[in-house]
Amino acid sequence: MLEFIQLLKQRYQAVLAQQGNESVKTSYQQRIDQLILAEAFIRKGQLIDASQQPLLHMAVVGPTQAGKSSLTNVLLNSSIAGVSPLAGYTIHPQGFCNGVNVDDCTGLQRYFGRFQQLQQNQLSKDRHDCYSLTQNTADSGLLPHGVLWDTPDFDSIDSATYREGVIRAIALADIVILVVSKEKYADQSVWDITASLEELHQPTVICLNKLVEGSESIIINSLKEKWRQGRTDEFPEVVSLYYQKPGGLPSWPESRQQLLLQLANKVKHDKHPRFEQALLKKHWQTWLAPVFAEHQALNDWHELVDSMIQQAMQSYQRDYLNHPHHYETFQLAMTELLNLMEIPGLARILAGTRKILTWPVRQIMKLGRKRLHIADSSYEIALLNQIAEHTLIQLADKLLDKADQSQQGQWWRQVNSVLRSQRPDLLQDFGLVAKDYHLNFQQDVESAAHALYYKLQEQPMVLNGLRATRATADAAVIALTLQMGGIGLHDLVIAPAMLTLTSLLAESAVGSHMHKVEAELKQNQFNTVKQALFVDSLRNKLLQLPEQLSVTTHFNISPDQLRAAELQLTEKRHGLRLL
Ligand SMILES: Nc1nc2c(ncn2[C@@H]2O[C@H](COP(=O)(O)OP(=O)(O)OP(=O)(O)O)[C@@H](O)[C@H]2O)c(=O)[nH]1
Ligand SMILES: [Mg+2]
Repeated sequence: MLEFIQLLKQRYQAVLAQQGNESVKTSYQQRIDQLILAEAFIRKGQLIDASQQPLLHMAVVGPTQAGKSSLTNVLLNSSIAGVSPLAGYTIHPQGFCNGVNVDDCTGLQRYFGRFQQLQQNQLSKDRHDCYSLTQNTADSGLLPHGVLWDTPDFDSIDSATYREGVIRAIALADIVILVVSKEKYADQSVWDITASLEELHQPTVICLNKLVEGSESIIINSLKEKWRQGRTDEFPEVVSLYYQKPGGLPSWPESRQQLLLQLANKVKHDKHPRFEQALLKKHWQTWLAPVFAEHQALNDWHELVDSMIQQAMQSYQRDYLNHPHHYETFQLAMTELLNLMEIPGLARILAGTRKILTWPVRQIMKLGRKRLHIADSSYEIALLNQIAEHTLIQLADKLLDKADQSQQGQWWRQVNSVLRSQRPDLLQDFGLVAKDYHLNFQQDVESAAHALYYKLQEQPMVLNGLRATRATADAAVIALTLQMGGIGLHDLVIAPAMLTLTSLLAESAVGSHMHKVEAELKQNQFNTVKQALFVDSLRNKLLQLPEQLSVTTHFNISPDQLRAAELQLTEKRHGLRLL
């Protein structure tokens, strides 16, 4: 699941960079933040799993200049965190180990991923993807043992550049200490963040800083109101911190000394997998909306290709298989039959030709040229190539229609341009496959001839009658010329001698059998052409075209990838962790 969330986040980032529409940009940026949070939350789960006794992490979170670093110092009973009147002063997550050893904080580097752990004094404003971990040597009576994180703000002008660090530090936290000052408590950014953290189920305390004594009750009411607008869980404890003289520190009230120690008891690490799953489920539909839309387009594309292939097969049937003048395959079977009949006088020449004619097909391929001549001059092949070309032209037209009409216009436009660039290759491959089919199909043609010949042998009268006719002898010569590469097959189809032979056979005792053999050959031919040319070659290659869409403008997450991720999503507790 972690990999899938990361992939989705990367695709959002890539697509966002190319996006021109401002409102789409805003909503995509929001989803990227949610995905970073979810990714970090999954990593937090891994961190919990990797340790027998997970450390307690606490994060001081809030808008700039609210006094986060100052409060960090108060809680640590130290001056270890950097404080400044400059907005956006803290820009890295800075962890302070309280009552635990820095060396015991194993797994943190793994949690932070590409963020690098540095010494606090090595942190630089030029590099945001770092964090620090420092030992707090002072004794703190306010904090449970664990790591207290001072975090960057999320509302200053520059905060977008280091926002990921804030999110990572927040998702790591078991306890959230939200710091707002009396100037900042109403800011939308504060309540957006607060709302987005509900699914993390972290015990929370709100620290109201820089207060003037007596003013807090109005503010607390307002805080409650804001909390209820964004969250459904219980309104947390509020700690009022009064404004000290300039340069002073917030002072933690005596009556709340135990508050954070009590909050620590509410941390439920064992519930993390459930929370993780609920978080993913909550956002799943929204996060994947553009992926679903692409899959819908992909489905439409499949349907479109299928209907085009069906039309192509109809053309093939109409203009070839069922065309009285153009259907030549069965005539070819007839020429084979003539060879099998060993017409007197032609036996000697035919003996030589027979070598050419008998299977297996490998031999036919070996002798090459004469058979190739048949393929080259075949009306069928020319027609098939024409149909393929026509199919692609029609498909391009339909794609443009879709591009104009569909909400996924961009997707269709790009498929169209991929199709345009692939067209020559598609047609060339189709041509080769068609030629191959034609040569291979000679085997079936010869089978048909053999079937007829065996039937004729059961009818010596008919056989002898045929042998005796002048028409047959003429036809045999034509057939022979054809085999030697002298004339094209299409000439043969309408050659009077062949027509005579066909009608003689049709009227004879083997007539009905002949029709059956012809019908079977045709059916077999239809199926073979459909499968080898239009399905295995053309259709399958067309269906794969969307895979070549640019991943900078499209998510291009396959239905299979999505299915695998959704399977993990619906798995029972802990299932998520195992995968
Ligand atoms: N007098 C007084 N000043 C305070 C108090 N709390 C914070 N300040 C001042 O407010 C300014 C900002 O405090 P910080 O603790 O650095 O605030 P922050 O939230 O960490 O700010 P960023 O790191 O910029 O996000 C500093 O000049 C502090 O001295 C307080 O209780 N009393
Ligand atoms: Mg700070």
